[in-house]
Amino acid sequence: QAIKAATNFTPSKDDYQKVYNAIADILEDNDYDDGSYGPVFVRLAWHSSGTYDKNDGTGGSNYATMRFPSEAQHGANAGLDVARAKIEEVKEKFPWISYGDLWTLGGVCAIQEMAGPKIPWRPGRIDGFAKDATPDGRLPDATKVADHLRTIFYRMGFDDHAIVALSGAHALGRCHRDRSGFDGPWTFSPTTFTNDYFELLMNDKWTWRKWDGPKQLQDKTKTLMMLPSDFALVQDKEFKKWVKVYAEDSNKFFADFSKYFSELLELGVPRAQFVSSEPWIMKTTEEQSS
Ligand code: CCH
Repeated sequence: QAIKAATNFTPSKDDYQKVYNAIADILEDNDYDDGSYGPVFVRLAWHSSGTYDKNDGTGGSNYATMRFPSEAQHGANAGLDVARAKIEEVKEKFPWISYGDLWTLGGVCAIQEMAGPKIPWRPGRIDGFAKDATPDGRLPDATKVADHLRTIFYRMGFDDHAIVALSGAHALGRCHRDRSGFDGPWTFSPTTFTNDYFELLMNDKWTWRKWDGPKQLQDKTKTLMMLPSDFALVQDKEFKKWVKVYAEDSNKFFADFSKYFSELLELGVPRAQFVSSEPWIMKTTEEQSS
């Protein structure tokens, strides 16, 4: 009887709001990084979606293929085991949610709770199989520049405008030597969503750091960093146009990021799988407390 009840359960928007709230509950932790799992949850959502190939429809968040060792072990995914293990605490409370829905909702929750824009999102992803795992090399390589970024993001169906807008997520979090080899945060407030990444790229003086690690740039204070792929956004004329727009207009950045990040999270998910014809706007914890 109990099993029948469990399989007949059709979660409502309220049930997903409960999952959102449970993710929000585990974001903050003073013993982890800058005090929040938010940034690494955003990265998990992005890496589970950014494998999409519009040419054959493979990849994307639908099957949550980073669960399988062949994809989990891709160099770009180093450190995301931490995020997957942490968000598993929520999966245990809501075992009915698919991993693709959980991980993408994790990114949505993190952005919204860290003062970012609302990210339209809807559930419907299903768990796939190891055979659905994507080949290595579909995510961007930080040592490379404009041509490479275009190859990777055009394959997902994005354009130059989207590349720049999505890159603004680097306002959040940091690089870890034991994950990517790079080191340090991009902004002074790595757990608050801002347009600071663009402001710093445009207006700070960036020089190559002299150290024994991979090539990266540093600011005058030697506390902030940029990857070669970040710096490419101000070296390329087309990209730089948008960097300037976002450095000057935070509202425009928030609106465009919301649109493109929402699209990113839906890449490769067949429309018929979505439980609703339009994405939902989930409430922040702050909205629910007032
Ligand atoms: Fe990123 N990113 N990212 N990134 N990223 C890294 C960390 C974060 C690239 C490389 C890196 C996006 C685009 C790119 C986040 C979100 C996004 C790191 C450090 C590298 C390297 C990993 C480590 O050491 O832990 C490259 C190249 C690109 C090219 O476009 C996009 C798009 C998004 C989201 C929309 C976030 C957030 C982090 C911080 C993670 C953390 O653990 O703090």
